[in-house]
Amino acid sequence: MAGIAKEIVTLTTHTLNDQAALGAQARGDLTILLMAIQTTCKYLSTNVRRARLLNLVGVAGTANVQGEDQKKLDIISNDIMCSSLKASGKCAVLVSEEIDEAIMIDDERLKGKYCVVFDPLDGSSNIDAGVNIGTIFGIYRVAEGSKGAVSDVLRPGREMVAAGYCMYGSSANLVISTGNGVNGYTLDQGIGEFILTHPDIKIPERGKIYSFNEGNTLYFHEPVTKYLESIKFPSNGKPYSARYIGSMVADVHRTLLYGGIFGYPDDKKSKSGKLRLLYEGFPMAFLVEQAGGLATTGTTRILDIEPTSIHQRVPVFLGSRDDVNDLMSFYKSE
Ligand code: AHM
Ligand code: MG
Repeated sequence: MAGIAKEIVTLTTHTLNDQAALGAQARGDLTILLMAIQTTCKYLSTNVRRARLLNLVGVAGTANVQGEDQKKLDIISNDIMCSSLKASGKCAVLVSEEIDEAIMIDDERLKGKYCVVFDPLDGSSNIDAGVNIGTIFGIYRVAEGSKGAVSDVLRPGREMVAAGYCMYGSSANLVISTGNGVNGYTLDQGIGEFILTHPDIKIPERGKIYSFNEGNTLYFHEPVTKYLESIKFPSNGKPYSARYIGSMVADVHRTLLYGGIFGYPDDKKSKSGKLRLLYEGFPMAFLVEQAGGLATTGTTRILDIEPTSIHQRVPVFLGSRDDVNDLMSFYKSE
């Protein structure tokens, strides 16, 4: 029939098939966890779309006419994510950008062997303007012999078993890697299913777009300013285009699909940059590397960093292999 995709694959079937391919050794725990995450993303997508109508935008700390506290969208998103992950029965430790301490799941009935680090609603400065925002997550398995401790998430990003994000924009796009390439799914609102629309995403080896907050140029270190000069005044006369949304999920999503480089460097004001290592840097670095790109602090592979605290920050440059290599060459020649 014209107009209908030959194969309609949902996230649910794709994940179950991946699990089946592993044979009897796979108990399906990660599959159940990913199903809990996709349900959360559906909830969040619905809330983001209706936020203005439901008066969820920018109102935390106030009470509605019934005297009930009204919660901001990012707080509601955190509550939904935490509840859903706990209810999955597959988690031991949760780390959220919204909560200072790691959450330990102590109830034996709900305790599992995975740890999820997440930013429930990233790009908060864009929420009130209705610009794209998203959820970012990374998943570790508890270390051998551990019953769940903060040390289970203070491990290099390369030890994650899965990572992903969901972008809430003109459509909801869930992009996931379980360490075997990257797949993108688009939410069909009508049937409430994420459909595989971007199988095996590969980032172009070189792009034509750079994505930095150049308002911080005054504070940038020399390798960054020199690199930006090189792509704005190139010897071949073909300068790069600038695109910066200010929502990491949206900026990384575009970078994965179109190529180029996204950067949030450390600078003279922010000694470690702005983005958080555990639930922003690691998951995005994991996805970008799985798609064939690179992710670095300028001098160090992001996925090799050993975290020392759950909310620590990290300088980030990620994207097309050739573009990130060009950037790194300015650090090497320092
Ligand atoms: P948030 O977690 O408070 O939303 O901050 C993270 C966001 C990223 O999505 C984005 O890349 C960056 O902050 C934008 O920062 P800036 O407004 O300084 O350009
Ligand atoms: Mg964030």
